[in-house]
Amino acid sequence: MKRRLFVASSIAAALGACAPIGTKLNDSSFHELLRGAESLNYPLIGTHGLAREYREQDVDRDFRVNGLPAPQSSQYERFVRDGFASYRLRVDGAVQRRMTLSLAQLQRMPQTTQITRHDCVEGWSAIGSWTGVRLSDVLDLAQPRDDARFVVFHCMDVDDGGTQYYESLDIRQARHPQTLLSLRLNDRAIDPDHGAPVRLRVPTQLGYKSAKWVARLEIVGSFATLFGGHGGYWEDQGYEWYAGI
Ligand SMILES: Nc1nc2c(c(=O)[nH]1)N[C@H]1C(S)=C(S)[C@@H](COP(=O)(O)O)O[C@H]1N2
Ligand SMILES: [Mo]
Repeated sequence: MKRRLFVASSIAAALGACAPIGTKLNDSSFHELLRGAESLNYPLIGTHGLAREYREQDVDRDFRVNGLPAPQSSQYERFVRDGFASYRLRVDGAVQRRMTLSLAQLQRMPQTTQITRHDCVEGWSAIGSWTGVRLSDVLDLAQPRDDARFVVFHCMDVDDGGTQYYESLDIRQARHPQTLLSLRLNDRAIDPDHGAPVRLRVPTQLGYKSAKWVARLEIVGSFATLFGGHGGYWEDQGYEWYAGI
């Protein structure tokens, strides 16, 4: 399904981050369709195709920084100081094997690189070269149970009101071959501003789905009881959950 984005740039400027997508939210027929699909475990909608991959010379060397500032916590400062040696990615919830993975363990898993375009709803895009671990490989290790339907990404940053950033994907999006837990951007370890040490990269969805500073993957049957109940920080403020491009 191809949709157009209508960006209220004045609201974007006022918020300093992503603006609500006014026109899209008024498209009630689309939302009806999404809701219908939701109850059927999304058999109708899904990014089965691959996002376009670009060439090395297309890469934007100065990849823009956007969204909330890097985590201000003393724990994150410690992570930056020790080169993320004490960082652990927690994987838990509806899985057979809960686990914690160090950055070194993630680096030892098979790595893939993609040169893809990041599209922010504010109306800018940037092409980056991302390297990391396929999320499906991590899911294979954790072995989601039969009741698992979504992966929730808990992030380390909080907004001015103390609300934590988070995102979610259904298992199919999570297992998409281009969905990465990226460790590197443009041939270097991801820097703190772009989400170090682990940043979700979902080139088939809008930019806000690509969660930075991921600390925990929680596998769930439903995200209705988490945070605002809509499956993501921006979704809780009215943005669309699926956000396919
Ligand atoms: N944890 C976290 N992830 C986030 C955000 C954020 O504020 N916090 N902003 C999102 C939005 S709206 C965009 S456009 C991109 C920006 O990523 P960049 O700073 O690498 O360009 O991160 C996304 N992931
Ligand atoms: Mo964004």
